[in-house]
Amino acid sequence: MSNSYRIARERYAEFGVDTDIALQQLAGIAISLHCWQGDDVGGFENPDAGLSGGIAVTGNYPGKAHTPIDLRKDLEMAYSLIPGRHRLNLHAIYPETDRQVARNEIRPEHFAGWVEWAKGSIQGLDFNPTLFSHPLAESGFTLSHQDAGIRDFWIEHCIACREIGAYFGREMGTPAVTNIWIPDGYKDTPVDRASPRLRLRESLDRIFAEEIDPQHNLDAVEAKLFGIGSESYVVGSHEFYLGYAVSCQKLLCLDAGHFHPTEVISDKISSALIYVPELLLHVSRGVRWDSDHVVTLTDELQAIMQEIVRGGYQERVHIGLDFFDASINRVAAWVIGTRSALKALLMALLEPAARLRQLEAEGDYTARLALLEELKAMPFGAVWDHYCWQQDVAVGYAFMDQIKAYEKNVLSKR
Ligand code: RNT
Ligand code: ZN
Repeated sequence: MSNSYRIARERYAEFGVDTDIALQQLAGIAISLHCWQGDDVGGFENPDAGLSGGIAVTGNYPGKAHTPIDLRKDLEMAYSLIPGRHRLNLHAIYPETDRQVARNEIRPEHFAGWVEWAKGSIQGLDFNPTLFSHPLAESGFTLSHQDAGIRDFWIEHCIACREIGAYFGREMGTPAVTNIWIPDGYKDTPVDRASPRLRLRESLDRIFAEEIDPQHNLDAVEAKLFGIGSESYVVGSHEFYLGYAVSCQKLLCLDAGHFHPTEVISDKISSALIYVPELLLHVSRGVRWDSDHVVTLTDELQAIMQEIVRGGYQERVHIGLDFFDASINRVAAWVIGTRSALKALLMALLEPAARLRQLEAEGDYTARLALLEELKAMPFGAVWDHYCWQQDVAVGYAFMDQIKAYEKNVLSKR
């Protein structure tokens, strides 16, 4: 044990905080890494098809993964630099097939390679139907499309994805969260805002008609304020999905980049959890028009993790990441974003929670403010370093040596 950790442990103990217990708790929290950071949301369905449908990736940093083997290798590298045991979040465009399989015909066997790999490497798998980058999504509408045939196609796709989620859950022994996000919306002001929403509700009802054991699969729905090409109207708005998730008791997915610039998801967690059973978070970072910058240790990231820990919601909030940056080393992006999320979690776990609550209950807001501010100067970094050392991953900035070596030996040769 380093001297700096010993000193940090004493400093936190003065506030009644046991750093060893905080680290044990942190080790029990699995974050779901999103596979799509590794290849700019490309997928393996059709190597020639580009990303389209309301989201975009910018940058052309060399070395992106082109095959499942590349992607898994990159993920292994990333996981080896992130302390703890974590999950992988797959999208439906990442199957392993010898010919192109239509989206409404994908089956568990097309993802068997992922399961085999995941069993030896990670804690669990999550899933997402892909309702973009496809000719039948080109119009900007999928589950809420006017055309019943197009809706049916996407409904079948989502049903197939729930089955794959259940397969992941059974095989991994931990439920998969299968999250539905659709790009549906209008670039310019519509005159009929209601009909697409009524159609979306009907499509979702059909997708969820079959009960699936929640031990295997949990369904989530993800709202958005606006997207590229849906600036004026998004069918699946926050109110739409909050209402849907409450009435059908589904998981609500809150993406940190999907709200007005000054609106934060940290404040939504305690309200939503009164009415929905569980939440999925897409931890992301909005920057102006983009909702998907690499996660950094911002005030809002800290606030999100504080809410989870202060509320004791660890069992009801699934933490997933959602960002894509092709302008920097993609493996490093995973590592930086996940390590930041874990740092924020650790900071939250190191709070003298009982004392802060007591000050608030007593109405001593002066002391509450003073303590919250002093906590920011506590030797958190020494506890984080100790955790990385304990979990046998690179301590501090040293992880970049491994990233650079991997870039030189592997990525630059692709
Ligand atoms: C898009 C949503 C969605 C996607 C992924 C790739 O705005 O955030 O979660 O990022 O499905
Ligand atoms: Zn998202």
